[in-house]
Amino acid sequence: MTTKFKTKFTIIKGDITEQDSQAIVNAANSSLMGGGGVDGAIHRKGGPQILAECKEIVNKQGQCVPGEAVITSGGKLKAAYVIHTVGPIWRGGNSGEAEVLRNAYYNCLQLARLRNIKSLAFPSISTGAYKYPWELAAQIALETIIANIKKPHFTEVKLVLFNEDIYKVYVDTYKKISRE
Ligand code: AR6
Repeated sequence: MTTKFKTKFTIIKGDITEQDSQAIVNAANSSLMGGGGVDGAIHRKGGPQILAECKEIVNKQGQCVPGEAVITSGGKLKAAYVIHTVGPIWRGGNSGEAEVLRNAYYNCLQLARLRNIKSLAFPSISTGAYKYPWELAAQIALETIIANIKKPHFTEVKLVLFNEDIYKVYVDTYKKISRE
């Protein structure tokens, strides 16, 4: 049940570009100029407005450092906003990857709060082209989101996984965390 004070948290299988959350998160790269994976899908479906806003941001404040987040409109997407963050590239685990991934989730949640965005959908950041091991990424994603939605604000936060295999990893990791 969703109450005024509780955030509904869900893990679903699906395409993030189809979500009607107020904002969706993009797993971008530092250039903010688009790419493959989720990034490519968001820019394709959202249209040129998103890239135009990304260019303005880069002109004003430079590239997006891994772990940080910026916001644009959602263009033609159902979501009104896109929060672009940059996850870490997996380099074996001893290059601060965990902290950068935690920051990416945390800064998206903080930016959404700041903009009074009440519903937010995340993809699994860094687990495609950036090769972060799925179980480790799932643990960080889930722990960071769960810890940061305890304070009332959001009506709903979703994790949207693109295929059955990674969806299963997230559900199993969630069960493991819930038992601890
Ligand atoms: N909806 C939800 N999840 C998706 C979708 C979608 N439409 N498409 C892919 N995924 P990736 P990264 C999943 O590579 O690892 C880009 O080129 C995918 O299965 O999109 O953070 C950027 O420009 C995977 O589980 O992001 C960067 O250069 C997850 O989303 C780089 O890739 C993340 O995969 C970022 O790499």
